[in-house]
Amino acid sequence: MNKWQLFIAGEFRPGGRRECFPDYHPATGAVTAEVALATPDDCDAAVMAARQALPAWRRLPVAERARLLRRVADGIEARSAEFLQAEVADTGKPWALARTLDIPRGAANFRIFADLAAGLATECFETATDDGAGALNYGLRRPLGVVGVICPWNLPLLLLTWKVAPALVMGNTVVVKPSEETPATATLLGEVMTAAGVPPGVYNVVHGFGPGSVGEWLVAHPDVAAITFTGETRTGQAIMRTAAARTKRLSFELGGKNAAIVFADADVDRAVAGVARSSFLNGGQVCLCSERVYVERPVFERFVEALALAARQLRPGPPEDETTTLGPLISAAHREKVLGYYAAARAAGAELHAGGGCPALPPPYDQGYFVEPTVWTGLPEDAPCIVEEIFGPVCHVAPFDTEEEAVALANAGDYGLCAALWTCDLARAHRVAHALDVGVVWVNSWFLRDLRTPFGGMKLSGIGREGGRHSLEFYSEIKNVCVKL
Ligand code: NAD
Ligand code: 6OD
Repeated sequence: MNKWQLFIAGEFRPGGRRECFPDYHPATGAVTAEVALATPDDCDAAVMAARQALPAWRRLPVAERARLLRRVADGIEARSAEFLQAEVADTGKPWALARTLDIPRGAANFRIFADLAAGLATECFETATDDGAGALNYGLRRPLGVVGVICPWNLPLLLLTWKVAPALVMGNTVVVKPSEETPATATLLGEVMTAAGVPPGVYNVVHGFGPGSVGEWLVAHPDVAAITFTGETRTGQAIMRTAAARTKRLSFELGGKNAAIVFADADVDRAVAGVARSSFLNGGQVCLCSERVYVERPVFERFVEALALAARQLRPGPPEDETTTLGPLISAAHREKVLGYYAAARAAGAELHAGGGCPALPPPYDQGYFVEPTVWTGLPEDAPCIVEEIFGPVCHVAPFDTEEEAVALANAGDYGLCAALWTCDLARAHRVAHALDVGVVWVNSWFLRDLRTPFGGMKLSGIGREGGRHSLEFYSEIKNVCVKL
């Protein structure tokens, strides 16, 4: 059985009290690893290690930090089979998905931010003065210090490296708190950091839980300058309350209840395939997934029938089987939550077009946390299943009659992360994209990522933007120097 230890000051360590918690394989329910539980002293030690590593790391030329991060990317690729195995054991997701999405993005995140930081310019303004000599203003970028990185379980390596890479290249050091459900790849990354030549203390990992545990201690720690967090909106609110005591800089990528809008002028077959992907990828456990689908009435019935067929064609099963296209949910507790929504939809009179329960699988997968991909129609727009983030392989499809109505339906609710539009009318695509209250709009696609672009949510879906220069700006302080000439 694997043991995932803490990684502090370049060393793997058991927690101070030598307590562990179990790490489950969601596809089988089996315990696959023991995870070292961090104590408050371990959290202090990790922050202290990061603090001590800071002066030398921030003094390195950016080109040197970028060079080391490119070596980290190479290291992930060289050990991709191990990363793949670790990520799949933690999440149960199909190998085919982790191999093509999670692990390559883990490496790509280091390369893109190495490239972007190496070419970062600073602002400069000439100022007129009464004596005619003028003044010159220029900006200096400095790291923030020790950054606390708190991550969820759905795309563990992808989301962690999305934050760690820009934080490190800008000269910060980090203490990472991966999700308690998915400790593996963050820990393996410690080995890669060391092999790449990243100095001890620059990258640290502590394991444990959120409230009353290492997540909360990290946020409250006086020597942690900033917190970058991806996870549930309610957790973000709790982190904000804790961080308020020291007015820490925060970046929040939070929950969503995203809409897909399909116009009758769309290539409907392409839209069906696109929405099947945007609703069911990773078992619906992507913050960007479409849980609300609005379809223009002339193609509504055809669309629902085809989407339900696509849902029924998904294959749950062993992650390593190349024909598996649907993984489990992350935990028994999360499956209970999702099944609670399935029951609530039934009770509220939803018409079920696919799924609605749990698939019958042979042992040991009958002990896994699988649910069927599910398609509903007929719920009112204020039903909890339409308003609340479910985070499972499920969507509700509703008809609309006008573009204005579609925009109003999509914009309803408290979240504003992303939307996907399906239309062949270019003018409409631009018009609707402009009208939507979300941070990211995809037209005739979904989750097509260019890592230079701003990424983040409006309303309850987040604070700030990461991606490209937005990440580099978040992970640095800018200081203006005004020189009188
Ligand atoms: P979560 O909020 O339950 O947990 C995320 C992390 O926060 C975990 O590491 C957890 O231990 C930690 N945590 C929990 N309470 C804490 C506290 N009080 N103080 C400090 N840390 C605390 O989220 P999850 O269930 O792991 O992930 C699923 C959620 O993440 C969904 O809501 C999804 O939409 C969201 N998400 C958002 C994005 C985005 O980019 N907007 C991306 C991925 C996931
Ligand atoms: O692609 C990304 O950079 C990103 N942050 C994706 C988030 C997915 C949410 O589950």
